[in-house]
Amino acid sequence: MTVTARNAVVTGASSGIGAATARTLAAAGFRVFCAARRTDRIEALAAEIDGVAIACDVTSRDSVAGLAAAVGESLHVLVNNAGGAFGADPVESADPEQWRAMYDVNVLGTLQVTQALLPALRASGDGLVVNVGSTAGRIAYEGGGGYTAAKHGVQVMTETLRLELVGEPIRVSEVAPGMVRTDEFALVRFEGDQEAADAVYAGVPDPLVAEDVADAIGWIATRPSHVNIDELVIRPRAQAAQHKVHRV
Ligand code: 8X3
Repeated sequence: MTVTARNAVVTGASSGIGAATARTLAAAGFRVFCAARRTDRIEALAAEIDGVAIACDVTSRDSVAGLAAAVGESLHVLVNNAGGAFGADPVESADPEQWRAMYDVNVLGTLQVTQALLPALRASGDGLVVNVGSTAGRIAYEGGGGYTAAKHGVQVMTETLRLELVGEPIRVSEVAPGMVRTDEFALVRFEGDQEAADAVYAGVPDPLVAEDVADAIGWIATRPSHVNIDELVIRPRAQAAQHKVHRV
């Protein structure tokens, strides 16, 4: 699945699914702009994959404008991966600031980056937007209210954009992963509480890893231009549904 002279932007490229996706797309021949806030990490990644590191906070319009300026006039693939969960409190006691932060990065971050890069995606004559959603954008679970609301927002925004762009040379996809064990997702959610983070994956024989999701995104990005993968839900074999997880 090798392509030539095509470029890609991956947000949240400093770790986890974002970093793995940047590597996968680079291996497929894309020149990858690795965007994230943590410059030391994206600079190391960009050096490794012969890509470009761009410091970017997706929640800041100015910062996103800087990303668009660095990318230039033409872009083939945008992977809106920056996001995350903050907290797991019930609706009754959840901190509205955590909900606001989740909406900000997952929904408005995706919106702002997409808005800024659509002209370049259009100009390429063959653009693709891949939004990294979640199975949390398909169903509710206890303690997940703020995160599930935000990921449902990503899912609906993705569908809306696909409707609005029909007839244009831009594909719009969503990848919705279930349980993926990365270094940071659960740790960030539980504010550094390693025990709480480990409990999420306790006894699960083989959660997905970032490379599994990156592989799915790489596959979507290398389909022929007329093929739009609307949505791809991906879970570990041990997770039949959000609440149906096999643990040993
Ligand atoms: C992550 C999936 O189950 O933690 O996006 O909400 S879950």
